[in-house]
Amino acid sequence: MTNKKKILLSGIQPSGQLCIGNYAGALKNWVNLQEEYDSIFLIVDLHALTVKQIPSELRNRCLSFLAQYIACGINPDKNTIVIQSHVPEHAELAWVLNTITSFGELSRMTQFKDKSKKHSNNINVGLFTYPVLMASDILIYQADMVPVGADQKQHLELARDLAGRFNHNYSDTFPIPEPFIPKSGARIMSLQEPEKKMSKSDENVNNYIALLDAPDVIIKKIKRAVTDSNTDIVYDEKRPGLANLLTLYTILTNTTIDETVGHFKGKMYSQLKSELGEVCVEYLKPMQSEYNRIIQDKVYLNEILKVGAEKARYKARRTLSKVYRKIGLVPLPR
Ligand code: ATP
Ligand code: LTN
Repeated sequence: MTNKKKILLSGIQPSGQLCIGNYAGALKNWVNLQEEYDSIFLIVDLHALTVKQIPSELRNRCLSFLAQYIACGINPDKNTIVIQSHVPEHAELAWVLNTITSFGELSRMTQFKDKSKKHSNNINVGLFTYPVLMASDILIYQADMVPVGADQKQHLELARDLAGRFNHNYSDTFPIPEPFIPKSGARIMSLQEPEKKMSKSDENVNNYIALLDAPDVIIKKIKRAVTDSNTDIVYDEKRPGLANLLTLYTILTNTTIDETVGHFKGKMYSQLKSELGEVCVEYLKPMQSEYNRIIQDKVYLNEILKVGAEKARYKARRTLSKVYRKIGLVPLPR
């Protein structure tokens, strides 16, 4: 009997600086789930092009993100790590999926609306069709499971709808992918504006803690985090700044909200901030030193990219050929 593992896929855009939000919502869960699944982790550079990038920075960031994935605990020997543009099949399948996606369903995407507001001078068509490329990333590898933060739920719904629609129009081709959204940490909030989510390309660096921030920077950012004018420490969603700091503390200490609230009962906000700062610095320290070691070794990193692209292309090509055949494209005569 074959005991084939299910397929897990996820990705992060190489924009800005990987932050503790990306870690809590995505990376941490990738690390925890990697053994159980046949996993593919993407650096989605084509997605990052939907907002303006500086070419040399984008290039360096892809390698830096790769090293950070590994430093966080992704095992490159057991999983596939790949840069999206190294597998042209993603863009090819996205084209086919574009033809079964309606203008209306993309218009409803909240990320498109948010990013259009934020980048009102660059509302490009790529930003609009972004969720179709994401669906392609998932479906091209026949993924069963997709660990993401809460902000990606709507995009995942689209991927599920498109898989179902294609299967219905032609015949069974894609599994319907399941989202994995963690119970705690699915939506880490901005430190200065806790009513919006933490984002790694926020123009205000005080809004996020980068995984590679120096200890004094981490401590300072947490100290300055916006809370409220109350004094008691309780978990209340209506006090988003405080709730966010408590959530971060539970994630970094691997405890529950109740335990964290119990621990800080009767203490002051300043105490919470200083303990959280220390905990965060200690948590990130081993990852940072691992990163500093790996990033030096370009030969090692390039080898991972070569192997990753080869494994991924093989799988992607198989799906794409099947899709092309089903929709009636003529295979190149041999
Ligand atoms: P950008 O600011 O560059 O648009 P981002 O920080 O929103 O980026 P993405 O590359 O869009 O990050 O997302 C990578 C992963 O991190 C996704 O799974 C996403 O859901 C998750 N994620 C992003 N922000 C948060 C957050 N604040 N809390 C939890 N998870 C998050
Ligand atoms: N849209 C995602 C990044 C992303 C992704 C994916 C996540 C692109 N392709 C495939 C999971 C699976 C975001 O976080 N903005």
